[in-house]
Amino acid sequence: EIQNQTGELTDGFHLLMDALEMNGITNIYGLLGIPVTEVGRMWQARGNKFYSFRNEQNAGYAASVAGYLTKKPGVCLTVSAPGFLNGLTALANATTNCFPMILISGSSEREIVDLQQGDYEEMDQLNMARPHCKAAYRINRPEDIGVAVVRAVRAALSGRPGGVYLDIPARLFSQTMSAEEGKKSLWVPVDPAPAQIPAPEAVKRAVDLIKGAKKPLILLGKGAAYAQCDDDIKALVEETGIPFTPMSMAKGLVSDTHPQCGAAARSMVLQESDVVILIGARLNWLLSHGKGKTWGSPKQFVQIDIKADEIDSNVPIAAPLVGDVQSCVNALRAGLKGMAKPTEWMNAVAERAAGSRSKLASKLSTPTPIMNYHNSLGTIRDVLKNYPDIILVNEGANALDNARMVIDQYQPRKRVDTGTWGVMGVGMGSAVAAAAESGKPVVAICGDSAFGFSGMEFETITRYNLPVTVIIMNNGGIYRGDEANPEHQFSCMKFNPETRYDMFGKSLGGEGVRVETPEDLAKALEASIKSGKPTMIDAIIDPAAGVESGRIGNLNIVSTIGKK
Ligand code: OXT
Ligand code: ADP
Ligand code: MG
Repeated sequence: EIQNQTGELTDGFHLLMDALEMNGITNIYGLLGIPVTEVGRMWQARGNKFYSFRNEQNAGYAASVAGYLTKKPGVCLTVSAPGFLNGLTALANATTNCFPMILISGSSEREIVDLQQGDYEEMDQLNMARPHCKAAYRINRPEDIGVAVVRAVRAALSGRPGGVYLDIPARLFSQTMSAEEGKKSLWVPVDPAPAQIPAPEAVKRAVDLIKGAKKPLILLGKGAAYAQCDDDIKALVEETGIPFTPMSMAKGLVSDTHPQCGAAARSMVLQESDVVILIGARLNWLLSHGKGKTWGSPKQFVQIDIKADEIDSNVPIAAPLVGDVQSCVNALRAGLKGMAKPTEWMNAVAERAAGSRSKLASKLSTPTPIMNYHNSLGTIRDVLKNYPDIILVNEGANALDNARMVIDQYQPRKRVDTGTWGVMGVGMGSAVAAAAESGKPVVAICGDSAFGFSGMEFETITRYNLPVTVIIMNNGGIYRGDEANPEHQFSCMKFNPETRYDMFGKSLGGEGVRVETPEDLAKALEASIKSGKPTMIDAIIDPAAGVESGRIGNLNIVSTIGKK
């Protein structure tokens, strides 16, 4: 075709952008350089948004969170080898979390890479990416850009969502073809995330099991939040009268303050329930693999998941419901119509939850000489109560676990955290995407260690003037800041106590406030939300307040023969 080109021409740059735009992509998160620089410039010139980051990993986390929040693939653009590898961490994390994302990286010339002749940033990126995502494709000809983008969108969104890699050798960007032919080579996939209806026998099996239960429980995961069928899920909860408990990112899918919310009776409902209905939640480490003392009495599980081989991953599943959350939930609702509500069990759960909530309330309002996690987060909770549509980003160990416990969520998809891997460093990327995609204020609560992984992106936040408040839970270290120094060294678990996150925030063009009391923290947070200005709040937390590994200390390995 190249020889027969007549009339108006297009090239790889234009076709890639045309294809992305046609597929509804308006924001790209990335970091520019050889060979993708022009993509950024041209994307902006077309009136789209390019969020330009300081490290690709954070751009990648942003893209994955955009995917989670919008149910459209988030797009991250990087340069070759090292830029690609930085982005790959986020692509792997997206795949692990079942978030739809497309990582697009420029790459070096095939003939040199394949003979290992030492090209600029040489790396066989396609093969590196493959094990870390759902699909990986290379585009070799401009006329294939359209089909590649469609395949990437479909792979990212269909079935269990996840990450897709698109490899674009540098030369392709400037390759030309006829504009008319180019236009014809692009399309939008019909129904890229098709509904998957559960089989009637499977529905009947689940319905019978639930109807026979004395102490049923609904367990909501982030797959249920992702599915965006919030009203159907709420209706299932209310029509059946079954208590529910959310995994962290499913908090708010049905409000934490709903009378059927069993979050504050978590250990009780996991132990005492007899039939557990998992909706978009895997029985992985976060749920103790469905066994052990967390689960107490014998259970029977109903599991709703779109991925058939997720069923029986850890323990026998009595009633698998393979399909999309919305179709499965509505099939259950139809089958359970008129079901007798488990009122006695629900009342017992509500009573335990009310007891835990009031016990916690007194801890939250107890003043201490230096702020601790409870009284600082209690104050944050009180402020955020008035802004139910703010997206909360949360990372750290104690900063994560306590915030998850203390801060109620009222609306779906308003909490983004460290997810399935418990990964630190998602904070600033998530905050950028949350603000960019929602157009609403964002509050990020970060441990001081967690923040350090992506801290420089606060400059990205100020540069785009995003309404983001970052609260650093500054206890001076990983888990704690009071560990004794070994001889001639600074403890490996602590940070420089002179660190001023407020001044760091100011130096990057934002507001910066240091607070040492819950009252000042509340004032600073309220002012920041009202002003909409990027703000860094350095909240001084008692270095002795945290516990090693937070709530997952049981996973921490220690020497049985003592320290030497
Ligand atoms: O029912 P019981 O009695 O059991 O009580 C439960 C609820 O009923 C109750 N509850 C309530 N009570 C009253 N009122 C209300 N409203 C209420 N709601 C709940 O509270 C308890 C607890 O409830 P919860 O939280 O729901 O349940 P539980 O039992 O905790 O749930 C279990 C889990 C496993 C589902 C849950 O704990 C969970 O989701 N955990 C996630 C944990 C996680 O992912 N942690 C992050 C990783 S830790 C570690 O790896 C860190 N690193 C290493 C590292 C990482 N991660 N990544 C990378 C790239 N490199 C290195 C590092 C470096 S953390 C870390 C930094 C840490 O330092 P920071 O400075 O950042 O942070 P600080 O610790 O603050 O210093
Ligand atoms: P959590 O960490 O909140 O427990 P997980 O990430 O472990 O949640 O589980 C999410 C599950 O939801 C995954 O197994 C995924 O296959 C599933 N899932 C994602 N989207 C859908 C959907 N639309 N319909 C059905 N299942 C889905
Ligand atoms: Mg800390």
